[in-house]
Amino acid sequence: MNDIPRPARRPVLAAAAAAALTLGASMLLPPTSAMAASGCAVTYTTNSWTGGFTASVTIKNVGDAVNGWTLGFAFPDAGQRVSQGWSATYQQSGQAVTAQSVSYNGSLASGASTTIGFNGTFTGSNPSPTSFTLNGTTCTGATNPTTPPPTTAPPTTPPPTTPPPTTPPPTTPPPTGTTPVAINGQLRVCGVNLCNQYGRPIQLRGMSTHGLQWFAQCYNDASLDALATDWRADLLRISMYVQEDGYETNPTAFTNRVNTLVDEASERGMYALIDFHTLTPGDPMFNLDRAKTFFANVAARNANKNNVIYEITNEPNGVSWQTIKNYAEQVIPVIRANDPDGIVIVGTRGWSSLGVSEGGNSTEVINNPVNASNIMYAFHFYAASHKDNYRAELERAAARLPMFVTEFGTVTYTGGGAVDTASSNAWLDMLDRLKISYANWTYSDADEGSAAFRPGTCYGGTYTGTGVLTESGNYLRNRIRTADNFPTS
Ligand code: IDC
Repeated sequence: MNDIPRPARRPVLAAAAAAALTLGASMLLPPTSAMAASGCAVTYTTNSWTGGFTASVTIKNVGDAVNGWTLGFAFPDAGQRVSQGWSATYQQSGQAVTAQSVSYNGSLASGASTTIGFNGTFTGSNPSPTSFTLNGTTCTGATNPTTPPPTTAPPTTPPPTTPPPTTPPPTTPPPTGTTPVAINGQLRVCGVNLCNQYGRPIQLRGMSTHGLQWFAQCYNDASLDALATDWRADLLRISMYVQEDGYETNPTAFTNRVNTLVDEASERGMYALIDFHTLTPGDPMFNLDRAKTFFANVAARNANKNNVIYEITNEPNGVSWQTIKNYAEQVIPVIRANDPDGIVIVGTRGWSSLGVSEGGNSTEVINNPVNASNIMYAFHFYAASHKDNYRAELERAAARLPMFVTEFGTVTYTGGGAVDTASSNAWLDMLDRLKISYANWTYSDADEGSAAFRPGTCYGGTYTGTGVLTESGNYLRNRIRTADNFPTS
């Protein structure tokens, strides 16, 4: 992977959205291609603190398809203001607010939903708006056709006049007993370590999914049972590509899939690492709006859990550390507003190599860390490609920065080739010694050397034992299933 000079990738969209947020500016764009909406339902939820709040607004089109939309509502209190929004272009005049669709969420098929959000401030109270319009049509939650009325009785569901509860949906009870989550509980960063509920350093060892858009068939009850009980893994990394037919093609479906896998990990007492798998383009700012939308949702949804870790950008490349830091300092507040105690992991320059793959090193991070607490930094390696100089840099950095190997392979950086056992041993022995947590690429049956299962395994029903494993899978299962010895006091 070479360092390819890149043009500035910051999309025009983000700049336009930022400019429009200069409240009072009279630059409302006409929703030219918007058609009348014939029915809509809006769910508005907030998390607030003294003087500030985050709002998450889900718009469901229950009428005909629309191409371009403007949501309208009024704040009940004169002191409420939108300060920073995402996934829409916001305007506020007095108490009236409009949110206009952006390029990737303007088309809403009949029955489709999209979620937008914003941070706001208030001076008095912070009541939720109770009435919304979509392209001028009042959202009653029911179809409101312009064509002949239905002959059946109108739906009896009342319009959403009261704000929905601000607490996330009920979650599975925390596991008791001997699972990694039962023993360690809510984790937090202490010094350069990952510490458990007793404030003691621990190491988590686990596996990463492959791209959910390609290998959904590999993540089912049987395979996840095998990961938890046969592999005795502590951690499932949920790798959600953003491009390459991933999240950007259907944000709602991918968000739901991630949340479902978080639940599956939780039921089995494993930690869930939510990976916003940016890769190409390498500039995380390209996906800033998507990241805010996605993390507002998953953080609110999973706030009550004690086993969720957020990885906000997989492998930044071709961008400066300052850009990655700027991105992190915009996404982390969205997560914190919704889930204050979840650990956040920030990718590093040069495909999360601490800059080494682009000729740099960790000094740029040590001298200019992300301005947030309870965060860690990602380091990735592929054992057949990355050897002593990468190991030395990680060890040097780990004395100063909390590091987490959120992805690594036993093979080359292509994801293919033979297992490099000597280098893999050197790496994992070092990670064990430094108590650096890791997730291996991949818990899948992809036809490539890094995959743990033989091709075709995910179309059978068996995931336990060694008969279904590749050389890499067998190696990792042996490393991961040894006893953890987590401190309990
Ligand atoms: C690779 C997959 C491969 C897929 C490709 C698509 O193994 O099947 O076709 O992505 O982009 C990374 C990335 C990870 C890569 C992996 C191996 O985080 O997405 O997966 N790798 O190339 N960084 C270094 C290596």
